[in-house]
Amino acid sequence: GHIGGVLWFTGLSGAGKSTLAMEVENHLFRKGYQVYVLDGDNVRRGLNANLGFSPDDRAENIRRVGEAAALFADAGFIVITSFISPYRADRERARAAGRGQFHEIYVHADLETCEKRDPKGLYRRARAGEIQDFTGIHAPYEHPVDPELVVDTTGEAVEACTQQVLDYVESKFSL
Ligand code: GGZ
Repeated sequence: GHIGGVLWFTGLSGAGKSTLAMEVENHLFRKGYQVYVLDGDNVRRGLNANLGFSPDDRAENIRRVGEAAALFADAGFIVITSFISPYRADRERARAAGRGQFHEIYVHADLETCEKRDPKGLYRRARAGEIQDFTGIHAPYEHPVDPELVVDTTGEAVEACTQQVLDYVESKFSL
């Protein structure tokens, strides 16, 4: 078998993290990798149901996800985590938890693009003052300084972005 690892996706809401995570999961699964996605849908509903979006709660969200991802990686899985994870210090803690099995992937699109996509109408609601502390509007996003991979989704098709991640995975993990 192969050695597990954490593909840590970080980026703004609407940058394409979830879409990319699902596509990459699908492709890797079909190639025979053991792969699992951790995202807001399966983590913030359960394990982290008690956490909101204050800086402290985001830090705790990311801390738990970092530890859980490291456990899956130890079990031989490729774990894809899909969280905004806006604070550098929180991501560095997740990297430390991953002990050499951590790959930071910056899923990048500029704010203007994310806001235009607005798949869930959250940016509009944040602008209208209906959501507080929304990342990119009134809460910060600290971009990665030295990520293992940057995928710019701004003018790129989903397939091309997916392929960039798959190429990276194949260069780092072998079955
Ligand atoms: C940012 C928020 C907020 C606030 C709700 N700020 O596009 P989405 O909907 O599906 O992804 C966003 C998700 C962010 O949760 P994370 O766990 O990834 O955040 S963090 O890593 O910072 O802990 C968005 C929705 O939750 N959402 N309120 N105020 N995103």
